[in-house]
Amino acid sequence: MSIIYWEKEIETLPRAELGALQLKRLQQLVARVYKTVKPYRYKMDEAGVRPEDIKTLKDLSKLPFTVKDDLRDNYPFGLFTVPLEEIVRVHASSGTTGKPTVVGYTQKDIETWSGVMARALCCAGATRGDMVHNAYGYGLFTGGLGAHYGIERLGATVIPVSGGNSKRQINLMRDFGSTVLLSTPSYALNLAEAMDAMNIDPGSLSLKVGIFGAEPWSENMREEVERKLNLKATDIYGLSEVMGPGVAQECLHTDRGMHIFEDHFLPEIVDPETGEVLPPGEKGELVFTTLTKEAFPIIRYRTKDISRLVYDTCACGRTLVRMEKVTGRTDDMLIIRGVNVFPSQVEHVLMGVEGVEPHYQIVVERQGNLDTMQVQVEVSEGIFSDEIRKLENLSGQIRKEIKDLLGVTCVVKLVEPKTLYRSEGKAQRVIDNRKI
Ligand code: DLL
Repeated sequence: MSIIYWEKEIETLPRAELGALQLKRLQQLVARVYKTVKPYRYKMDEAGVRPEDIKTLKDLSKLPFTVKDDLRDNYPFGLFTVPLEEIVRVHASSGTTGKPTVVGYTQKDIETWSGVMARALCCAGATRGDMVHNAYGYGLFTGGLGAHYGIERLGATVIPVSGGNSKRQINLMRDFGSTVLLSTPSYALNLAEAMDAMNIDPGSLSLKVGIFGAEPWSENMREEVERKLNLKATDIYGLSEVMGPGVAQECLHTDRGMHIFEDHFLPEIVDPETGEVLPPGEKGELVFTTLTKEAFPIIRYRTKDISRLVYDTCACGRTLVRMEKVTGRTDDMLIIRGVNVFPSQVEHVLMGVEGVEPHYQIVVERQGNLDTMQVQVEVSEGIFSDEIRKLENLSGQIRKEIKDLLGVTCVVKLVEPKTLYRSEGKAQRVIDNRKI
């Protein structure tokens, strides 16, 4: 199998040279951020660290962390380093309560992003000759447009189909001869099921590889996707705060982890409790510092994703470190049909509704290949004894407000006061019955 690189020189750079490049970029970044972004300057002053203190890559650990709440506190544009006229695009993802997390890109950021996405596609063996079916959602989510620009940059043909309407997707894949599929892994399984219902043999399609991510998935799920869609399934990782899709991508030569595009995104693994940097090879929370982003650089961002870094040399020749499959999160964020959902967002909606008690539970299931979310909530005595129509109106209102805020459809079940389980310690807000 021939190996395809997008930027061979940088992807195979000896580690010492890569380290020197990272350090130079880190120093420039810290100096610029200190000068231009007040919240970063305050935090660094508070920690007693100045840009000149970054003399080696190890000094990174002197810098304060950035967390999702920092984005909320500076909503919407307070952490941007350039004037708004330089911003050509914004995206947004879930915040922990009412306000989304907003990120911005300059023209150069879009170029950097499409470059790393083109690298990711090459890692998965895609070339200019490919017909790429992009079923990541287009819109504020970074998946659709982020992948789209990378596919165009590679010079392949993009089918910007976005999510939903599986039957049409399959007809397009068959008629256009799609060779590469991009979607969440759960949607890929959904497509397989729809294909089955349409009596279409996946072997009769031209699909050869899939680039699946945006949610956790196991090795078992990989096998299932590969078998049911008759393709090679690869993993792609990314997050809006750092860039979007294309932070890391699995190559075709390893079954152990995704290459992190380290010349742009500097990874660390820290102890989720203490924040101490852990030695290479240990499992912990991934932390990223962007090295080249202009509009919205981020320093030591706590992703809350649990993984491990693998520094072995890879058979593909890339020297870029690999991150193992994400095995969990340190917080309670759920990913439901590719959408990030915090229980605190659901709570935020519920607490704004009259007649609702502060006792609720979120039950998540996977029915077939589709995630479902049920919100069970206690209502006050008076409301519960009201006529059915009123209860229906109330549950409809809650369902709509959750859909408006989170973009996820759920089932709302109103229950009698004092019927939900009361924990003696931490409330158990989420029951996740999915076996991923
Ligand atoms: O999910 C970006 C993306 C789009 C990645 C398309 C890959 C493909 P957010 O919506 O900000 O961005 O969600 C980021 O999703 O912190 C992880 O918890 C989770 N996640 C993303 N990729 C993977 C993956 C996009 N391959 C959050 N495996 C991250 C497990 C993933 N979890």
